[in-house]
Amino acid sequence: MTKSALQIARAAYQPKLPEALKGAIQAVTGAATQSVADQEAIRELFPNTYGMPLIKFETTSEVINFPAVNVGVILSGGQAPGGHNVISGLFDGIKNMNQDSKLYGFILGPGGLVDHNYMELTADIIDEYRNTGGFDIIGSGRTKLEKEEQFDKGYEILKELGIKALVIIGGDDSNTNACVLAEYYAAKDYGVQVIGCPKTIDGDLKNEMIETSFGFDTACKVYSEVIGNIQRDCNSARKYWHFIKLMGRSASHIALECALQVQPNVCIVSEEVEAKNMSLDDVVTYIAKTVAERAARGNNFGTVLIPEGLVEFIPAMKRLIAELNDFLVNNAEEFSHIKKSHQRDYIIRKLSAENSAIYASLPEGVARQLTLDRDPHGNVQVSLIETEKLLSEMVATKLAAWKEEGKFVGKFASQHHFFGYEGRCAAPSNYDADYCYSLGYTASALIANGKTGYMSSVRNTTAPADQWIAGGVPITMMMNMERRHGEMKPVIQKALVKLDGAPFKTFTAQRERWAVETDYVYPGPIQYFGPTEVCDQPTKTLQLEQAK
Ligand code: FBP
Repeated sequence: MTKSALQIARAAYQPKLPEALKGAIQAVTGAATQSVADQEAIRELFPNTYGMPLIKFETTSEVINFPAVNVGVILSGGQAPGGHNVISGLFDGIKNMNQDSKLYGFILGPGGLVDHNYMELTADIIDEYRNTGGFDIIGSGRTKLEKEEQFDKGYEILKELGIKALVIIGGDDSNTNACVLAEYYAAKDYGVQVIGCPKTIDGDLKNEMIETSFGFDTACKVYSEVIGNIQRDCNSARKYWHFIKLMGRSASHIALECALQVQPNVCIVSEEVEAKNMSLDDVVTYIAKTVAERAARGNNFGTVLIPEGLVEFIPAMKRLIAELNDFLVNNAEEFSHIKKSHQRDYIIRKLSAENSAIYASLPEGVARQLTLDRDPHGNVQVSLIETEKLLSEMVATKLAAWKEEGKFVGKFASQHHFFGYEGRCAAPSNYDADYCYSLGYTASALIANGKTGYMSSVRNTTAPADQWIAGGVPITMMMNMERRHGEMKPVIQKALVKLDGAPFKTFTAQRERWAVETDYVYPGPIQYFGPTEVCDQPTKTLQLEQAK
């Protein structure tokens, strides 16, 4: 494998660990826990793993001899920078406990466990991947581990390989499933522990005990670098409005963090749009007003950040999509006979008055996308909607009307971008490299202490790494009951942007100024070597949330 100069230098980086994980480790048991809501229902569903105590690790002078253990690891869902470091931390942790311990990786996500597709991860392999981005060491996948047949099929291979603990590195859904699996294996007395690790660039797996999900830090820094570069171009040419969509399936944490880093002219936050019951036209009007105000000052350029999940947070669009989904499923046959050129009018005639009016207001391309691109369940694939183009087209139409009325005097030309895959596999920042390594190492300590149904937790991460607090949180503690596909299910609560939280408040306190003035910040690329204030800063979101 040919390596870049940075890759070679970076391979030698030794991730920092909390002081408590540096020598012999002992587990200190804290208070018993309960789920964040629906305690009775969750307790009933998880009789073996409900109510367990919080765990905190501390150093001890006692010499503890651990038996060798075989451990399995799975990478689940979308890639996030630092996954390889979770695995190397886990590897070093179990080897430190006992040199004869072994680590097996299941290939291409949870499907690897069910299909018995695995490889042993030896020291040589691990060394190739330390401090690198990506999940390519074993690959990832989105197979959901939720059926008992899958759990039993998985157990067959765990038993065959003598695996006593399984670490699942994933987002809220994967960790929910990890908890269900832990409960199932405990109920069956299979002697297999299951430990989760919080991963997702979306930043929406966090709570009182989990400060952040790994990968959010690096991904936001990569996006902020490129947005900063665009802003500098924008402020040089002074002729384009850049509409930039940012990944994040549902929550707007990524868009908000990037806004705090680069100070754009506009950043839309889906959670606010929903809370204020804004229509698509309200969002468009808000952007158009900013364009007009800047134009009045002679500035026909700017930047607009748009979260990927926006459309599903606009209540009226949500209602339109729901009616379209039902209508197209129930009238599939009739619709297939309508000529392409007549489909739009046909839909406009058939929908309820409110939804018909919204549908009619959408640009041609987006209207077509809403009726054509459907997932295997027949639902509109909202993530395929090019929201950045939808908004800029609608802003252009509005500005043209305002020009006629003399309300807009200026020029409007747009450029479009979508940043997502550019950041998901970037080489982890120092923060993510250290945080992930510590999460993996903590997982090994939870295994050594016989825990199951826990998520690896590393806190106090805005302080220097040696002061970080490592431990375990029962996954049931993060759960509540939610309706999914028509059924009430126990799930980990997804953390959306809090409108009364410090990051959002900091943003709203400044956004009006950022809108009219050109006060861009250019963060530049992630630095791996150099002064600590350049290399080791956590995200603004984390700093603001943790500031006491
Ligand atoms: P996870 O929640 O699995 O970490 O994935 C996050 C994410 O990167 C989202 O931001 C994005 O919407 C989605 O994955 C895209 O996934 P895919 O590339 O599989 O379509």
